[in-house]
Amino acid sequence: MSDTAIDKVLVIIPTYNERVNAPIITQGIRKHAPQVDILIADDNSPDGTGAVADELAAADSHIHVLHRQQKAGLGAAYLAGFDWARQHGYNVVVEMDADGSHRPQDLPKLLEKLPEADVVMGSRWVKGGRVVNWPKSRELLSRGGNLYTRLWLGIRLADATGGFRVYRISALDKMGLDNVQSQGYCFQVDLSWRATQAGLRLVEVPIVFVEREFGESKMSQDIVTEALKRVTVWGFEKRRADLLKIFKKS
Ligand SMILES: Nc1nc2c(ncn2[C@@H]2O[C@H](COP(=O)(O)OP(=O)(O)OP(=O)(O)O)[C@@H](O)[C@H]2O)c(=O)[nH]1
Ligand SMILES: [Mg+2]
Repeated sequence: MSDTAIDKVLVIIPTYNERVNAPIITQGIRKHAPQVDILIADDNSPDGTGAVADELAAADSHIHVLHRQQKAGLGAAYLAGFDWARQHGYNVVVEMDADGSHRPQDLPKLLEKLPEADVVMGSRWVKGGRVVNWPKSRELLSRGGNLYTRLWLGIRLADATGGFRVYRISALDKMGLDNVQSQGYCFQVDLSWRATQAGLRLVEVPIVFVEREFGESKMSQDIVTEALKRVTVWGFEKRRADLLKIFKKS
């Protein structure tokens, strides 16, 4: 299969307590991107999302379920989903939340950009992108997090923290994901950082991000702290590596 072929696309949806949202998001994807397959990666949700996902899969051969034993964070669920995609011969994966924040109608726009990209990133903070129904505090957190990431890591992305993305499997293979430890939303920054360092072609596409209507947010102070700590450490590591390069040259 050539590197540019994008015929097998798997949308991975991590779920934890999303029994109301799971049918809505899968239906939306099937409507707007009928050619793609879907994998629901559920961490044994206490609300029975796993059983709902099984019903969806039984009714539609495009839908699959990965049952995981316990809540282990969004990052671990995605890594397991990437492995599942590789094992099943997909060459493109999409990251997408279950809660409706990532609109299925934006998915074709992201996939369209793939011929010129290794990673396509849905962006709230480029021209044409926006958020709907977010409290000012969440907007400030996202904008602040992105500003810090841009300045401290030198990543040239308007939205390095977003979680609606398309990756070629060949790109993931170049990103050295074996030692990823980020769990919460830091996982997205981690992958932005690895993709940048690997010299991949990153393309940002404007999206409309809509705050969830149903179910509860898993965002917490711990998740924010994890991101802040890790980005800070990566920035120091980068400076150390840059200095070592200068010393080696002189
Ligand atoms: N499998 C799995 N999925 C998770 C876990 N934590 C969150 N998710 C899912 O990851 C997606 C994003 O989580 P959200 O709770 O929406 O977090 P967020 O988007 O940062 O925050 P809000 O939009 O404010 O709710 C959703 O589909 C969640 O169900 C987890 O530990 N395991
Ligand atoms: Mg969300």
